[in-house]
Amino acid sequence: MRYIIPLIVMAATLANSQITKTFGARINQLGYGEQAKKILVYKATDAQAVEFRDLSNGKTALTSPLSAPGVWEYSGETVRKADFSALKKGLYAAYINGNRISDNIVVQNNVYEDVYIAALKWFYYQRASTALSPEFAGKWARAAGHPDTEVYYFPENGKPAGWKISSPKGWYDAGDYGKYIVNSGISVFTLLQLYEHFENEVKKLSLNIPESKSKTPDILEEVRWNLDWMLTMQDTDGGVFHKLTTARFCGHIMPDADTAKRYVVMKTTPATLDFAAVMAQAARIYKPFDAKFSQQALAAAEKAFDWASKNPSIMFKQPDGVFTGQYHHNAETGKDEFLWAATELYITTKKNNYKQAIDTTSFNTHAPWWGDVNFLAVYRLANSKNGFDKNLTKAAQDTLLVVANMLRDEVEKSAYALPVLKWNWVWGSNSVIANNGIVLLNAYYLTKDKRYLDGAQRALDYLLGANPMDISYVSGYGNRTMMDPHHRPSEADGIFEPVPGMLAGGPHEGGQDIKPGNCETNYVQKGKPALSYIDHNCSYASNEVAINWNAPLAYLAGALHFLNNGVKGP
Ligand code: G3I
Ligand code: 9MR
Repeated sequence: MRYIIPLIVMAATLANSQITKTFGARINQLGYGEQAKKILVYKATDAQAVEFRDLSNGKTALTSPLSAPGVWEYSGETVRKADFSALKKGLYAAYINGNRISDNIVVQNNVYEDVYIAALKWFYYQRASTALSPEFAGKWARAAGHPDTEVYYFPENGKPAGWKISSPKGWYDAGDYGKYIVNSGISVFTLLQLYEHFENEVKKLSLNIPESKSKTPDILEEVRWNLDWMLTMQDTDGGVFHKLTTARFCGHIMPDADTAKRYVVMKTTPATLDFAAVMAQAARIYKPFDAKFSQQALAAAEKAFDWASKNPSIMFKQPDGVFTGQYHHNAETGKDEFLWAATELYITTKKNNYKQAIDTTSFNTHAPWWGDVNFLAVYRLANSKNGFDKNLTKAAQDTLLVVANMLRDEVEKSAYALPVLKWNWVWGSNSVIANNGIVLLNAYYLTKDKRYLDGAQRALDYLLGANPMDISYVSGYGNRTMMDPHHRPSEADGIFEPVPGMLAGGPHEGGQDIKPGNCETNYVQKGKPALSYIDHNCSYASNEVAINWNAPLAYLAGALHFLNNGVKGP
């Protein structure tokens, strides 16, 4: 979205837009399933109860006591909560002493269907090397950008003169037009896991993409767009290039206007292993639809693992002259990537050498993020159906439950009833919270203890409005939504609404984007990470979007949608 728009146009568009008055209560702006835990958070008040009125007849449907006031340390607010889980299908609003305090509250089992589909569909909008036609992209149709048929090596003397590869397709990583293997790894895994966990339902899903008529499920077609690109990133020796980008980030322009030279940069151990893991996963999943691709993916995975075994600690180092994303952090050891890749390869091949490579000393109690994929292996190892030794399965289950219990405790004890830990307030905090929701869902699948499911619900509630900013962080979904993301197409396309279905990175105190000439409004509130957010395209640290943030949103909203509708989890 352009933020400088003639006032008249702006007023006309605003009249049609979704921005509405805020009533104060923090709830999930899309609503709740009938059986779901439903919690309302409101600023401290002397009142003792909240009345829920049925909007079809104006009558009181439920009166719920308010909890004792509590301070949420991450926003500094003193709030009280009311539980309205007892409300069944209908349309309601909350009142205190006769004054309305909430938006409309929808209770209906299908409330997350649209947002989960939109979160998945967004990956289509991120496609590199192709035009988006109005048939599939509506008003966000655009010209093709980045053919990537001629991609060079950086530094240019690092390979024989004239060396280049063709590396088309793939998804743009985020608000920029780079393509990064490390981030593709966890994103692809998460989307494919949604397919694996709810196969019968997800199979039927139509995303309205160019491949929708094929026999392969749409979600697999969309992911294939990125897997095809990833395959081109493997060098002949098996190592995988870390990223494909220009030397510098381009301006706020459309894809076709960014014509600067593109490079692949370095082969690294983490990129190669993340590649191996998702190729091994894909080999299983795509087998019934495309046996040839399945074989190709598995061969690529094995070759990559082999390269990494011979080159176990080549970490990314940004070369002089390159300024795009790094997807590297100083604590990186590569051990978590070995664990994950070996786990996936063992499940696919049942070969002993992979089993032997499973080293659980890298188990830790962090939900997954691009910089630590150990938990992706934990999910696999904790599932007894995957055929690992009993002790190993038990150890993974224990690890899963340690994290799930920490999160559940926060839901049960914190003033906002949210599954959020102190370390979660980082760049991309919303994705950390989404991944926390997925940890809780996995604990629910394992134990069938509904308290974990309730915690996962709270993670989604937070993203869709039950937060101190009183905003839905997902573009296009909610009453007050994120409108001005750091997302080049949304900034440059001249269309008021941003591309729909995108999750903003979210609040934290880092403020890395606040500098002279960029984001000069200091939006960071010291000591209050949950309030340190600005809905402005200047804010790449709090309001960018990214594939590894949308993937857990799609999983979480999708899984809760299916569970609300009575589908049994995995
Ligand atoms: O790991 C440390 C932690 O120990 C410390 O307590 C915490 C305090 O802030 O920082 C943690 O490191 C942060 C790291 O992410 C992990 O959360 C860094 O400060 C933070 O700068 C870093 O942010 C990354 C950002 O790139 C800058 O490198 C984001 O995770 C990552 O999602 C983001 O990715 C970018 C790509 O590079 C380029 N494309 C867009 C994409 C999204 O913004
Ligand atoms: O657009 C870039 C975004 O994808 C990255 O996350 C961010 C941090 O690496 O950088 C953004 O690009 C900015 C660059 O770092 C500094 N000049 C302004 C660029 C766009 O606003």
